[in-house]
Amino acid sequence: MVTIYFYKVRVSGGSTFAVVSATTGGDGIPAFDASSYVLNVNHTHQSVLRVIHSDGSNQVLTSQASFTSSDPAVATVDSAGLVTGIGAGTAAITATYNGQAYHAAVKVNVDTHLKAWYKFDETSGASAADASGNGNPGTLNGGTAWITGKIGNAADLAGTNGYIALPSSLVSGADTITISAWVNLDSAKNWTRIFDFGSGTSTSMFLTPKNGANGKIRFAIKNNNSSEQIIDGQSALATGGWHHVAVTLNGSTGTLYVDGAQVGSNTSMTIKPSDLGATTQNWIGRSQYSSDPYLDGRVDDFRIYDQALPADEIVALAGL
Ligand SMILES: [Ca+2]
Repeated sequence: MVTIYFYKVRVSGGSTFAVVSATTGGDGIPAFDASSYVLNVNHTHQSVLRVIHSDGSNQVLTSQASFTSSDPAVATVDSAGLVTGIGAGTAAITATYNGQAYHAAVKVNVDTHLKAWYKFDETSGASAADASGNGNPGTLNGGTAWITGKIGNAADLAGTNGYIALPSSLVSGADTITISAWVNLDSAKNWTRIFDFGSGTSTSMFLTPKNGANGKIRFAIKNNNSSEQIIDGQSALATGGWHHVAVTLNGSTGTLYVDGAQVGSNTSMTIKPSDLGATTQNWIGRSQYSSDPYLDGRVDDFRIYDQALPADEIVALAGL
């Protein structure tokens, strides 16, 4: 076994010092900021490789190191040491500095309640990736384009025939649910849809920014032509700026939020998303009714959880 020591030397012309290997006694050994840590999919950790010298001073070596991941399907690392969770599992992140390798173990978890997560950060193409790790990509249709969003990019729906189709059966396993999104409306026509998940007009659950009956934001769910169970907000969703919307269903209680604040609730919600069965028309921006107009505006950070998030977590999402 070879023991490598380090000691500091002055670099001419500057007050910084470099670390060089030597076989005589010296300072400490470089180490990662954390030898092991946990990340969720699509979350990041900035690696820091640092050496602490015997005089207590420390030197960050990150920019001088090169980085590799033992399993890029679990976690990737870029040239600056930024680690991103990709899929469930464990991987070793290795920094190589001055011919020596240093390791950190990262465990990547999937948020099992986050069933779909559309960040809409793409810049081209018609596919919207699912950042949840569950592999449920969306497909852009009609007049839909990528545009600057609330967080990175967003999907821009033109209000003519643009919508985003999500995979079938997306909510068929959900007894409880949260659907959360950022929306920036260019105009607000009656009965457009932020989302409408269903299998035609007899079975669906939807969120409209302005319903045609009383002009308020409304969530509604119905199954096999049952009467609709409804949560109305206080007013229509405002146009011309980013607003966060969320709806949760938890037992018989449904709650509607705008910008993190509860704007409506209904404690007699007996239809669960799972009651709708394997819905085949899961759309963002388009209604099950062909006579309803298409959404005119931008949609960002669209999330589906198979649990009802508590109010403080809705507030957190609205603060992103
Ligand atoms: Ca985005």
